[in-house]
Amino acid sequence: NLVEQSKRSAAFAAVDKHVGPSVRVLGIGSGSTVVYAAERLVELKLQNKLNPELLCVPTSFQSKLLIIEAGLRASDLDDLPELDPGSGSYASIDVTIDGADEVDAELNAIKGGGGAHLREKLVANASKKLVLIADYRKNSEVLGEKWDKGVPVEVSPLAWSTIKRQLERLGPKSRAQTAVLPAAESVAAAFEFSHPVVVLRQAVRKAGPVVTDNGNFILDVSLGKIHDPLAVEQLLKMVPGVIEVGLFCNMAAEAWFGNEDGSIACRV
Ligand code: DER
Repeated sequence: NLVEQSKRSAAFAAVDKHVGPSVRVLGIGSGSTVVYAAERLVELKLQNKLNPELLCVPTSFQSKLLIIEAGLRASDLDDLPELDPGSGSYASIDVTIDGADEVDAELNAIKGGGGAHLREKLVANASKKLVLIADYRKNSEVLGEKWDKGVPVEVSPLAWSTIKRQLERLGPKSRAQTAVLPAAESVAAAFEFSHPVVVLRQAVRKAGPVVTDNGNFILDVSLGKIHDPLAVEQLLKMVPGVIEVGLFCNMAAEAWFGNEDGSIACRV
């Protein structure tokens, strides 16, 4: 169908542009779009177009199984080749290819729809380049325009109910409930809703809440349009018990979208 075809087109184009014999360490994201990236990697491997020493860094159990099923070598952040001292960068991954739930005009992204954003952000942060791949439904001007499931926030299960109440009280009229929350006016400018709507993400094939690969819960925080994603990310991260926020600000170098008409768009 159109959506799957557009995911596949974006994934193939991004892999073809960024993954060649010079790539030694490749980050592999999570979700359904990166499955097509793995499909392309298998084809390139059969054509001997990949580095024979290629190491792939997973971002979830799903991602690790994808790497193994593709016949590629899985590695981890703490087991990568030493960086040459002159490299200047702390990033040990050459490039990471990952999906997104929504991307805005500045390439900020909402991620975590699949519950993988903690390890995805760790891998993205350790990468010299982050390349996002997505279908046309994710291509927005402003975050929150199309994605209506909220910003995924991974939280300590010990604190989820406190954090839920604390975030529900954020807004233009909110007094700083604790020392960590900034002045209300900066909050009002950052997102559309007068107050966030916060939902503990429930599992589908398991009783109770979703438990992430890291043993934590996820709160989906709906804010409406997010005019200042960086401010929202900082606001959410400051709340005690918040482990990682599914806003990737100023991290992606490129975003590839499959369009409805079958064409491909690359935004940088
Ligand atoms: O959970 C995640 O962060 C995924 O990368 C998600 O953002 C994209 O998943 P999809 O490719 O299935 O839309």
